[in-house]
Amino acid sequence: MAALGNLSNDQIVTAYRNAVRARTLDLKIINAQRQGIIGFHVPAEGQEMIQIAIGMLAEKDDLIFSYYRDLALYLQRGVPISLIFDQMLANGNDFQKGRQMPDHFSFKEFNFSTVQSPVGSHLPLSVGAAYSFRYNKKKGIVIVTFGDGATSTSDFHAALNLASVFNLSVLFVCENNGWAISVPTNRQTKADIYKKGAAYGIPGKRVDGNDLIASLAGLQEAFDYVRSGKGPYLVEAVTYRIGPHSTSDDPKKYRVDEITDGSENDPIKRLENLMLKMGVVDLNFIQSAKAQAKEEIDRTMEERMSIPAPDPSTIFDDVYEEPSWIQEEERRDIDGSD
Ligand SMILES: Cc1ncc(C[n+]2csc(CCOP(=O)(O)OP(=O)(O)O)c2C)c(N)n1
Ligand SMILES: [Mg+2]
Repeated sequence: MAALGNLSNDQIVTAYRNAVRARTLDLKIINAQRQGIIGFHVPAEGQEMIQIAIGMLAEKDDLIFSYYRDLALYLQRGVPISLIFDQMLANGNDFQKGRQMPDHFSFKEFNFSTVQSPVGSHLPLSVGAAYSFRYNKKKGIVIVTFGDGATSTSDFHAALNLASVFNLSVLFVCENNGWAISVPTNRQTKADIYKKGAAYGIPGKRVDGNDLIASLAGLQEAFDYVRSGKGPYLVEAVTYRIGPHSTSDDPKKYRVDEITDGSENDPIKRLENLMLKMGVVDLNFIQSAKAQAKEEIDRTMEERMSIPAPDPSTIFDDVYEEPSWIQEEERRDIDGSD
């Protein structure tokens, strides 16, 4: 079997499997939302390849500030689908005790920071984390992902400026999917996104975020730069949001889809075609990878749905170190001990 570039067949097959798992999971969650089982979802459909590439190049010690649309990145970094469902279903096993909005994950054990809702607000936090890495002489770099819309926020500029002034090890990766909800990129910004770092002395590069090999090649240079201590780097990955912005959105109202699920320009289909052409896999493998992903996801969702909701008394946990008198009173109300 032939290898794709410097990748082993195992690496490429794992990457493909994770992209398919992410896509299948997205569709499963959307269906669950339509059935009233899950409250909300922001699909990563279409953006899998750049996310997989980040996951392949990131090391264990690297801290990742992901954004709300990074499902494939979690899977590539080894987050089990069970933990994703625990958060989405807000069950008793959820690390956040069912208090967060769906998709606002906190996979601390996989070195992810918590997803933030306000667009761009995690960028200055990532820079602060990189400062703490240096201060505490910690190994690793900080990676932060965000959308094109985030580059029009003041937090983006504050973050880039500070990261550059302090020469911090932050890799900024913009997943430019062409839209900020219903606003196309060209209505948000006139400048090329990858050039926006230049104003702060940060090098930038644009990559085809829908192509795994191109994403890996472009990112490798950026990772090497940041890892060698030269300072921050900005990558713009051009991709496309295949689905709606979220389950609360209907893109038919404002656009004609340029890439559709399963079409020849779908990034997953592109990787399939490449693997087939290079003889890495055959059609049987592709069919069975899809069937296996579906079986895994259906089974895991059913299993995690059987976990009961967090105990109501846990709402007082993690609020204050010492409970206040008002909390004690509320706890007695809930317990019915008054
Ligand atoms: C500060 C702020 N303004 C507005 C919103 C509402 N909002 C949520 S996502 C979003 C679009 C962001 O687009 P982009 O950064 O391109 O990321 P994408 O959703 O396309 O992946 C907006 C405007 C918000 N969450 N926070
Ligand atoms: Mg966008």
